[in-house]
Amino acid sequence: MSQTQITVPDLGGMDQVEVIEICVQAGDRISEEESLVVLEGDKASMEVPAPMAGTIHSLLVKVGDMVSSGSPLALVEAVAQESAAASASSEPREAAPAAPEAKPVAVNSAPTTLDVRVPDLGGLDAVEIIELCASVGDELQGEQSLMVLESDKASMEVPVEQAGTLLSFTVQLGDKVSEGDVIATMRVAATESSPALPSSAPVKAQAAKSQTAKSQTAKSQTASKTATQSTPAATANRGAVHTGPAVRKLAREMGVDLTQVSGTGPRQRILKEDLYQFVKQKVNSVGQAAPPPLTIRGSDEDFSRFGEISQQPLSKIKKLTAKNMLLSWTTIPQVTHFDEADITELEAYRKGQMKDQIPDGVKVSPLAFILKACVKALQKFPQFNASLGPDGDSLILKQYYNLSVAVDTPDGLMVPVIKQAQDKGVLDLARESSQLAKLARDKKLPMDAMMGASFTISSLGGIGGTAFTPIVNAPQVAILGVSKAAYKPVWNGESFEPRLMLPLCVTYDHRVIDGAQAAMFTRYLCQLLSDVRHLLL
Ligand code: CAO
Repeated sequence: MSQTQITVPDLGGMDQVEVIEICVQAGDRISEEESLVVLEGDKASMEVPAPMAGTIHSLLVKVGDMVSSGSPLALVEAVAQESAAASASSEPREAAPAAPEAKPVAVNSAPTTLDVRVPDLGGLDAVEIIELCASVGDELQGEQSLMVLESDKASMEVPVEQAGTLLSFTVQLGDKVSEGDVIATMRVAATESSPALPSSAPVKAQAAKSQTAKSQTAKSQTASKTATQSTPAATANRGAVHTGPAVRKLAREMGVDLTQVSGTGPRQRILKEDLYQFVKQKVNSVGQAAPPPLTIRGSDEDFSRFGEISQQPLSKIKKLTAKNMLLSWTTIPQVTHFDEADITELEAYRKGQMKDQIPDGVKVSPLAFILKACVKALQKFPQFNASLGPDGDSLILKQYYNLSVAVDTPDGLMVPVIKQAQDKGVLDLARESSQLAKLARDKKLPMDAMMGASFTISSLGGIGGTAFTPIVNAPQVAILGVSKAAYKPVWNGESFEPRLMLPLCVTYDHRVIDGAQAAMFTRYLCQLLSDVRHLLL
């Protein structure tokens, strides 16, 4: 088995070109024309395909190496027939898309106006414009890229030779151009004549010409030729990146791995816009990235120094609650708004008239009316029945009203959910909330009974207190806290009247809900609760 050294093809006068990608590794079986490496100069990038089929014995370069024409790239073991095939194919081929030589290609059409023409394309014809890199009116520096052309063999940037103002494009994206075509006009300093545009010639990728070269040289030259002929298919096979030097440079500066970027250009070529879009998405996703695992840290102080102590392990539920509370408290800017609902009439109805209508076994506390009022308030203020979208710049409004109710159990706080509360009357809500509370306390709550809530109510009304600040149950954006109703003297315009006042506390995610909205929401809740007819409709 013979080893053949593959070298860098003729780079058309370019020297010290960087190896920016290696498409194969030692041991790989490669076919003829399969890309070995991608090289990149200032103005163009090119793939160097294998001139022969075989097995990669070793690579002689690594990413970042600078190479020139003739630099060794790899050793390939060619089996007998492969060698033969390779020798056959290593014959210099005709009509390589040869080097666009530096030639004068622009002429002055007026003392200060310059027609910019397509430079020598090395024999290529009708090459597509795939990217315009400047806009009319732009002040361009000499050497600045004007557009990118791409054939099925190579892509190349066309830079302007002189600094000046871009007056117009005479072509548009998607047009096919050939050498000498006028592509734009520029206003340049009158003193500057129309010089040659050597730099506007895309990278030279010259074909093999020598008929007498040794086999190895011939193979290199074939590589040189086929460097401009690597097919998109070969590129795709290796997951190589399809883009131009400017984007590659930008990606390097930004630290972006181009293999992660999807191209929207012709043949999935990565455009600058794709890169910007990718970076934008990454930046946005940082805000949404999963927070680092939360560590609940207590005190490591030795309290036994001060007196007798005992230690009690926390239940699973308490530990989970601690994590959820910490996550909510540390990630959501929350504010609590307070108000009072006059439930004098409601309580009179509940304890009087209604009692006769309640079926046996159903316990109707003020909570059932509060649940009903919440559905109506959430329907009127949908942003309270919502979650912040994953990108942080949209709100997911829920058309269902799944209300969770915090239940105090010996093991800790559990939060079962009354699903589709909008379809349920006060009695249904009373029945379901007490059933769920019982299941929770009996540790019989199925998992799915605790999922899918869109809003939470935490009622301490049966216990006492005048107000508290519940913590938002993320990813919900608001929670209602209910304290114990008490008679208070309320001024009716003429005198103080004893009214049963129910303290309500609404904690809300201030990223989503404004203080005024919270005040309106809570006030509306109070209005609903002050007149039981609103809730029975
Ligand atoms: N004002 C005055 N009285 C109230 C009241 C209120 N806001 N809410 C309830 N009551 C009364 C009830 O009418 C009942 O009175 P009777 O015994 O005379 O009928 C008594 O208080 C006890 O009610 P309850 O607590 O058993 O029932 P509920 O429907 O009001 O509440 C539940 C059910 C599950 C919410 C409650 O039992 C519970 O667990 N609360 C604790 C929630 C909690 O821990 N929250 C804190 C979480 S951290 O934010």
